[in-house]
Amino acid sequence: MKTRITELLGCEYPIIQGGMAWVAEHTLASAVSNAGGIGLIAGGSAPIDYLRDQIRKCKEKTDKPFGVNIMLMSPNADDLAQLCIDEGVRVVTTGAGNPGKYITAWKEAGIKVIPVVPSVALAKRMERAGADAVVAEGTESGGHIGENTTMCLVPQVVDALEIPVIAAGGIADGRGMAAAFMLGAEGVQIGTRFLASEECQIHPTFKELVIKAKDTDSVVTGRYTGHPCRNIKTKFSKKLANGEKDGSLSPEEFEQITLGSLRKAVVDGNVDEGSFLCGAIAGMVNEIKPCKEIVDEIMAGAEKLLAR
Ligand code: TUI
Repeated sequence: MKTRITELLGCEYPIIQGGMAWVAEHTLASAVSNAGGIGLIAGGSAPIDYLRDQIRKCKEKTDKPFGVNIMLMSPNADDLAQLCIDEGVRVVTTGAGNPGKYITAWKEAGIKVIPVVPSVALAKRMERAGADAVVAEGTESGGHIGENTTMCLVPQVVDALEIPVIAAGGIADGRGMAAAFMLGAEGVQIGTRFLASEECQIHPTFKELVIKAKDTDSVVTGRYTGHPCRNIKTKFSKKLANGEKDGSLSPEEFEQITLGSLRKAVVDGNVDEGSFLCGAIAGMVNEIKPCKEIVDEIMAGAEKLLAR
């Protein structure tokens, strides 16, 4: 399945792994790239030395292209953005903000730039600023999200832009990928399905929560802080959601208790204090598999449907 995305990124399949903060490290990224997709290492709010080390380790594990995601709310985003240039990273995706100020320097360094956007307005601004493609991310996604759904957002972004569009949010199998292509996408970004991969290094408790999740087991918290995040339902995320709803938690108290909660989920598997960020499609993810099997199954399923 060759599209403008496989051509742009030099990969076999138009599948990009989500740049999940704290989750997406070199083992996962290299496995996805070796499977024919594009693996991403998440910059998150990591120290620069950590990200440099992850990029170098990834290069040792794969000679295929891989990328880095820059989370723009990170206090050291400027340094991480420069690191991508210094380390010869080939692909950069961005999230949680407008990467406009970095795009010229990245392009001059030959980096393919793919901002993740939650709206048509931001997508258009990114095209004008020189982005090579965008990821149109629906509210079904895990983590920090916008309001519009994948089904509504993707065709509107496709109609508004000339550059290729990658769909994200609620895609975990060949049916989802085929549907995204029907909406005009030329690639998909997949996060939640790769949480339940053998190579993903998250705490086993996190994987178990993903595998056990039902269709109704995701909840959005933090709308009133301006940073809504989709999580797996746990006692902790329900407490946050209730506190937000009944006013018993102020936005400041919310920010205080969630500080460090991604690490507590991913590294410690702490269900009492951790935020297990995860997409709404988790109910369909029921088995841990190697990334290669996941990618092959998605591709086979999508190709069969799209050939009909
Ligand atoms: O960025 C994501 N997903 C994320 S980032 C993250 S780490 C985090 N931790 C605590 C609070 C917030 C984030 C976990 N998950 N996806 C891409 C994405 N970007 N979704 C929404 C946006 C977005 C939102 C507003 C992009 C731009 C934007 O406004 C840009 C502007 O105009 O300033």
